[in-house]
Amino acid sequence: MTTASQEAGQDQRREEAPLDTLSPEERLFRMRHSAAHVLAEAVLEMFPEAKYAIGPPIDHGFYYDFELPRPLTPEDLTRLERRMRGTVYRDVPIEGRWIPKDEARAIFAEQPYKLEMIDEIEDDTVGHFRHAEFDDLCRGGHTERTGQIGAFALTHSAGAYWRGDERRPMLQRIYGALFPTQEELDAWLEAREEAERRDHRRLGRELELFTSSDLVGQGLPTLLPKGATVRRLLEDWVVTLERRAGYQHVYSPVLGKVDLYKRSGHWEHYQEDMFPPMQLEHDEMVLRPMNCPHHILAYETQLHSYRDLPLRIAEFGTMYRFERSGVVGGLSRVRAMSLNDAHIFCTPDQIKSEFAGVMRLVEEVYAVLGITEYSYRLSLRDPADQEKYVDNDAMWDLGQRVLSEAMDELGLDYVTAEGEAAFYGPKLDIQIRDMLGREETMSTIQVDFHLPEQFGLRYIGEDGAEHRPVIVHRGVLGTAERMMAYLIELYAGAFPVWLAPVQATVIPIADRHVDYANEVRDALLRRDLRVEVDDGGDRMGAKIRRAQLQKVPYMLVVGDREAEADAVSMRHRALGDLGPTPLAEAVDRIAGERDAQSLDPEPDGA
Ligand code: TSB
Ligand code: ZN
Repeated sequence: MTTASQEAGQDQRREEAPLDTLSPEERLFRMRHSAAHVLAEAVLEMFPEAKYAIGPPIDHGFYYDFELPRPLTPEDLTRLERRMRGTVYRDVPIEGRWIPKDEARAIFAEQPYKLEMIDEIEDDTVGHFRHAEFDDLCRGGHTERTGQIGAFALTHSAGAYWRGDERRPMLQRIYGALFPTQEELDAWLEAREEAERRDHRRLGRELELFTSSDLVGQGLPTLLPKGATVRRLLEDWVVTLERRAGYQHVYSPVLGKVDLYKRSGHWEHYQEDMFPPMQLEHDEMVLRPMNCPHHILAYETQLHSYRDLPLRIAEFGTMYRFERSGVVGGLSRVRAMSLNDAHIFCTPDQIKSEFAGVMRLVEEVYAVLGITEYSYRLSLRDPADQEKYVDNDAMWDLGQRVLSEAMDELGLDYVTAEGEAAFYGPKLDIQIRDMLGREETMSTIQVDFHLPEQFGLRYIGEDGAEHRPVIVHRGVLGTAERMMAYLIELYAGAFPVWLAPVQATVIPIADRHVDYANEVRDALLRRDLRVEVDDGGDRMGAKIRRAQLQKVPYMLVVGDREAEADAVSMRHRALGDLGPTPLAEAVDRIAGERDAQSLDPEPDGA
């Protein structure tokens, strides 16, 4: 058998463009890719029986997956890093060539994952890369020598299924960060540390905001009293804004008959994301993955005229989605979620003004919450995917045009993304980035011509004839869960006064000050403030530290002098000591900050 490369000539070497002719991005890609090889070499030296799988460059570095005789420890990573530095120091060439599959099978005879990949490659030849004594199967894209891979650090290891398939073996994935210079690497590592400090899962535990239990199941967190307080405040606030903006609120059940979702099209296009149905007497019931069908039924209770429109039906609706176990975590991606949802039933002429109205609401909400970094994404269908998206070209074109025109009229820039639409129509998504720079959708505005059709919705127009309304689906806060995850990280747990689960802690210096401390508490309670008295046996310093760790905005220390003067000694978690303050003034200050929904002077006032 002759291979393509043999036909091409004797030279089977894989030529790669010289490093210095590449763009900085391409060069960095090659550095990261080469570092993965250097890592695999180090792992095989340390564990000669290791089986190695794949090792691609990623966003901030690289990883490599291995089957190893035992779980890795942090010390292992340090040792591996040292071995890698040795290879970098020796600065050996990295050489690639095309080889026939049989030759590759001989080289990787002991490596089942490589053999599996060789079998799957369609060409007759495969790429073989080698440096020092280390062989890898690879498409190429490397630095010329191991001395050129830049500044790196192994950050952690984690389990990862071979091919991401839970039925295949669980491998150990070693992650590395890699940048051209040590300064860039240090900056990235520092940012990562800060992100870990703000991680909402960790703060959620430390600040007693929510809990998760294996017994309940993945993606089903419970908000504890403090987290529940934050959610209720967000909810009450937004409902008030919505009421002012002409929304009407309903409550509807979290499940319905499968027939309802067959009618809406969820069953056909969204079933994979739904919990499986349950049999109930003669009916098949299913947990709702979206609130729309119920709101449509609310619309349908009357025959509407154009004068009723736009009709805005809102609900903080709880819904359930079968998110895969690999992606759920904390509060940001869950299986039970409550969406600040609304469905606006309107005439085609009203879509743009409704869109603008929702956008105003989103901007107001974000401004109050201090969310300043977000971008707009026009999410379109993937036209090739007929299963996931309703098949109706004209409808998609129209929806997309309305949304892009609406954005243009508001003078807002956006990117477009194919394959991100809802099954029933395009969306304008508002994208935020979490502390690790990962992008997520928070708010969304969607134009839907499909569900009105499915349910045969109508209104009587000015002309006396029946017309089809349009539905604008929208979420302003997004889900309470995802928004809370984001806010916990944004504020590093230090919620602004109006959202803080506890707004002030009163700290009596000695037992004899507890009575006065209770008076102070009552004064705050009368102004509807959330206050606690720390009357435990600890010394004052320890009490202040505890309140500080709990990120309580105000600490009111009371002793003899304060009790005598009807005053408190006021401390702010970020500003520190504010000195002696008359009680009435202290109450006014805290209540005033609450009413103004002020953000902290130091947003990360940890
Ligand atoms: C806006 N029917 C529409 C609604 O009327 C709808 O459900 N749209 S959605 O599918 O895009 O979901 C709305 C929002 O829920 C998303 O923008 C996102 O912020 C949030 N969300 C989606 N999935 C999850 C999840 N698994 N965990 C937490 N929040 C989620
Ligand atoms: Zn909807």
